[in-house]
Amino acid sequence: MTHACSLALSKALSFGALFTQQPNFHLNRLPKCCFMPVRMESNCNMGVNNNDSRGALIVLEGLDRCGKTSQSSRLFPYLEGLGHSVELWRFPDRSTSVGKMISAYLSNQSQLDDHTIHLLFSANRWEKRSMMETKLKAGTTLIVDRYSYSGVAFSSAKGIDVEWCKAPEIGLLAPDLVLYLDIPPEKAAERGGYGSERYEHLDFQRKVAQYYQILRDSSWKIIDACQSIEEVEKQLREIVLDHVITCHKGKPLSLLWSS
Ligand code: Z5A
Ligand code: MG
Repeated sequence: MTHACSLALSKALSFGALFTQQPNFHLNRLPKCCFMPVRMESNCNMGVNNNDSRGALIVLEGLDRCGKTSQSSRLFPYLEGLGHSVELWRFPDRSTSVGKMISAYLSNQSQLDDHTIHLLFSANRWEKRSMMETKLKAGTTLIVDRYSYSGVAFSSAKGIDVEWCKAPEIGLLAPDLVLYLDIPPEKAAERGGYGSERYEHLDFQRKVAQYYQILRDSSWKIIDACQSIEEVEKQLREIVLDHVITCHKGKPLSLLWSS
């Protein structure tokens, strides 16, 4: 086992222990804040000796209630079962001090200027950037529930200029794959109803959907999220595995919205 592999393995074991020691630990009850580490082994036992070999950065995006969290939680055990090192992340990460400010704002416990909250969402990604890079380079695939596209789509829907919204995201790591779970806002609203958080209103979600379309690029795959959970899951599995293997074979990291 190489030094890098031993290091990766020991990191994963300590993180994994931290999580699994929690009473009532269960995937579907993950707090809204965290990433979920498991074991690291893919680079250690598959005979890959390539400097660009790494984990894949997989992002799930889409309107409220389109099924991002359900599908992330299903992808995780699937990849893990195939022996890949994988973690489940989500943004906003409500566990950090920035994340707590965001959480208070989303639950209407605090008021913030639209530009200020936009920058806080971005800062919340920046504070995880170096850990993200370290994990990917160590061979861990990250399944990320919402990322910069949510940041830009939601703030632009409030009327802030799209380019202004993108600017603080420039230089974050670019996803290898964005899975956009496509659903009409009306249909999403029927799923269990919206809660009490900000943005959970049909008119606003319609605007968000329009801005998401502006952000589409070659890393995106559009999935019909009106299908059953199982059918969506089946389609995601095939696409994701393909990207995990490509990144494992070797693919340089790239930066978001940088020329
Ligand atoms: N926000 C922002 O403004 N700027 C940023 O930079 C970021 C976020 C990162 C909080 O996000 C808010 O922050 C969010 C955007 C903004 N506001 N909105 N809207 P969040 O991720 O914490 O939001 P959430 O509360 O987790 O909701 P969600 O993520 O939008 O829902 P979801 O994860 O997409 O859906 P789900 O929880 O998996 O499923 C919802 C229900 O539908 C559930 O009962 C499922 O069982 C059901 N479901 C799922 N799939 C299906 C299918 N295929 N068929 C039938 N039923 C289904
Ligand atoms: Mg969710």
